[in-house]
Amino acid sequence: ASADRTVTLLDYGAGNVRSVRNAIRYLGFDIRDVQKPEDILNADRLVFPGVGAFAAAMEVLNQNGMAEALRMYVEKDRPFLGICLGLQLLFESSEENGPDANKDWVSSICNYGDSFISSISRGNIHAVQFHPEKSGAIGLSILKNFLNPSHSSTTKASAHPKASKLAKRVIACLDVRANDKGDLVVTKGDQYDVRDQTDENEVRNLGKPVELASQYYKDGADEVSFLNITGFRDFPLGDLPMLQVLRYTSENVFVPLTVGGGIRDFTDANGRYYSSLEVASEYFRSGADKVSIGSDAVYAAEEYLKTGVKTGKTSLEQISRVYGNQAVVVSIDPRRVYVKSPNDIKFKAVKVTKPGPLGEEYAWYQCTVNGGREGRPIGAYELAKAVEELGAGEILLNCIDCDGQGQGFDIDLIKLVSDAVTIPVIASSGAGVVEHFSEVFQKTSASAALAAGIFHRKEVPILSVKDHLLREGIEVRM
Ligand code: 1PR
Repeated sequence: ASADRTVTLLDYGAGNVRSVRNAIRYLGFDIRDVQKPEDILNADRLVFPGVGAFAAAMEVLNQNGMAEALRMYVEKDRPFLGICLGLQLLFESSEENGPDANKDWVSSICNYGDSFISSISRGNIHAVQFHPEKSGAIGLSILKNFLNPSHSSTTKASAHPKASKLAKRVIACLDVRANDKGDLVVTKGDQYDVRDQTDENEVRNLGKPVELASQYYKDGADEVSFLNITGFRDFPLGDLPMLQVLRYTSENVFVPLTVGGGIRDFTDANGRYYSSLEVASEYFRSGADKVSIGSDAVYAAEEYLKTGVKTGKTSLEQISRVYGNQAVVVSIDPRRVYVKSPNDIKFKAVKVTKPGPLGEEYAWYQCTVNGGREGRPIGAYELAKAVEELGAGEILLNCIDCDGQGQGFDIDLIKLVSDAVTIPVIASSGAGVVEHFSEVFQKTSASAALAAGIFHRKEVPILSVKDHLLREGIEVRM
């Protein structure tokens, strides 16, 4: 490999840097891994991605002499890009006083409740708090400009750039399972029934997971989710094709990938025990950025509400402790249950926009497990609040009644849940036209909207959803 196309990568082994590697290769560069401190000093350009816990990472770097080499490299103003933890570690290793003392270096700030520094730049030293390798075309161009500085624009960003708001996200969801021939296919149900209403009763096949995911990335999806919908009965790590799907997808999809289905503790046929954390780790290693937990989160929440005790042992708690809350989504599969009065049940009910078949004016939303097959004694409202306390970073809120119907999202449900928690809620199930997306953002505090059927059947392109939202004055990433 010619030196001018080589990127030196400092992977200290504590986090998943598969996506950074994929992005660098995608941009046409070769990677040389740092093996010893001198490799840092000899680098033409150094990328330092950081995932994981700060203190642990710092300890590793100090012990193996990398911290000292990094300090020297940075002091010489050699081309450096730190990502995420790579930004924080930079200050720890090169500047005792941290970023406060160096306002001139700040190249962007972000407001997410609190204001924080999202990137800094001084000479050839750059660091970003966000993940450019997961920020679509804009993220890739940031990375490219660092790798190819001579080709990048030399105009300095304005000192007072126009502030943007936190964009609402549009997510494409792929329900994946093996069909009767054993091929992994993207399927799509009507109210969770994925089989054709014909004599053959086949699993509907709407395409191949890797191909569709790449297509949605090109079409402008802000994130892609895979739900392994038979994961509740099959052991997901037995499902090696799903891991393969993630590996291939992450080679050319540079937005966050979520994978769900079957995340729980499991003992296989040979008596070998796998913790949910092992299952999740395998997904992360294969390219997932977040895992989504369905059934297991319902049991965890039920137990927590019964005892009031956080055991620390549930899949939700274990995975969020190791990988951070942002990496754990809880997927809720509720079904609407109409009642005459909110006093009829012990779960939180709402006055519904459209009364039930017997004129009922209220409904509660019963959580289910095993792909909607079993109703549980807990409502979506109660579940959402409990899982937030247990460490969930986001909620994927489906609705069995609306799934695949194309009649719009269940606004009553989404309002109920998104007002009850502070973590982001992804509205799901029922999108049929672009107006359904603006409706859900105007009437609820959902942070994202997810759809499946309309994208798979090519009825509504992702771009037209975004165009519409923009015209409605809703901030989106274009
Ligand atoms: O319980 O941890 O193994 O997770 C199983 C996961 O699989 C859960 O996230 C659950 O939602 C999902 N799942 C299980 N069975 C089905 C099924 O359809 N038979 N799919 C299923 C859920 C619902 C949505 C869908 C939207 C949008 N799919 O994610 O994509 O409703 O669809 P639309 O836009 O076409 O209306 P565990």
